[in-house]
Amino acid sequence: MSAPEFSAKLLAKLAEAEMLVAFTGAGVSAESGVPTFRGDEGLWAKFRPEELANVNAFMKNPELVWRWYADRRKVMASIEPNPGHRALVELERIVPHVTIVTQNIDNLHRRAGSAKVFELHGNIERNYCMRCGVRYDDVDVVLEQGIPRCSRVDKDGKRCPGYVRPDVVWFGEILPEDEWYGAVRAMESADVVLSIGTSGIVYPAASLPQIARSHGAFLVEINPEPTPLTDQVDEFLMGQSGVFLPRLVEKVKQIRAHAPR
Ligand code: BJW
Repeated sequence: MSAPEFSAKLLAKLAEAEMLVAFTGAGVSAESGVPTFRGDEGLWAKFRPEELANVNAFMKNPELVWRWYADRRKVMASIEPNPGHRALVELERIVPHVTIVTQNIDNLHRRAGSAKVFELHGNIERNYCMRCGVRYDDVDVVLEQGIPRCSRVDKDGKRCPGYVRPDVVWFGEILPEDEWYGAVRAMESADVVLSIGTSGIVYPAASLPQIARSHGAFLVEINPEPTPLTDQVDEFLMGQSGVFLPRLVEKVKQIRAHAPR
């Protein structure tokens, strides 16, 4: 007889969990067709982060950085949430409180239907003026018309000279306060944390599973490859999230359905 796919301990923890946090990275969207950052096929194999994902790079060459985001926006607009995203939505029907803490900017968790999502690194669908902070979320950026500039006019009739930029968090930038503290609070009260599809090397996000652990959470990792977190988790499920998550959620659903109330 082959060994069961999930341990009895993992299933028991999930069957009893009141507060569950899914901490996600680029890997959860890989099966939708969004490239990850690291690895042979990752974005950083083709583009240098220091030339694109920091504010100095933007100020030096805003057109290059905007073109990169415009291309990625096109990709993200053409793809759909995958079975991994949808399984996390399904989990909300089974576990009383589910929170998604994501490093992804692709909006796929919300598009799948997840209700409570903290976006640590922003959202590619939004924009704001770097100088005065005015939001341009519903503006279609047409680069052929030049780099988008702020159109706010002050009471003296002066136009703000700021550039509009994507609302994402670049290296060296502080994470959005509400999203960060919301994520920390969720980690502190979680019974179970699933760390899914992240290399776990970008801080401060990578410190969140440890925060959960220090507050007693059961840690589970889903990833085709081990990461720096793997040694510290209670369970490591080696494989793709779009494969493991639907099976895991189905199993927990069955157990909860038969549990005495
Ligand atoms: C699957 C799968 C499948 C594949 N199923 N899994 C020295 C100088 C300056 C800064 C620092 C420094 N040392 C440390 C820092 C801080 C820096 C940092 O952590 N750097 C490290 C790289 C060393 N952090 C910051 O700068 C942060 N801000 C900050 O710390 O502020 C305070 C400060 C201020 C000033 C100075 C210093 C500190 C901000 C970090 C912002 C990160 N931004 C990005 C880009 C977002 C915008 C965009 O997309 O364009 O966020 S970088 C990129 O990495 C992106 C991601 O969210 C983030 C994490 O990547 P993720 O999601 O883990 O993806 P991958 O590709 O790494 O991993 C994918 C995983 O999936 C792999 O493990 C696969 O195996 C797996 N996988 N298929 C499941 N089907």
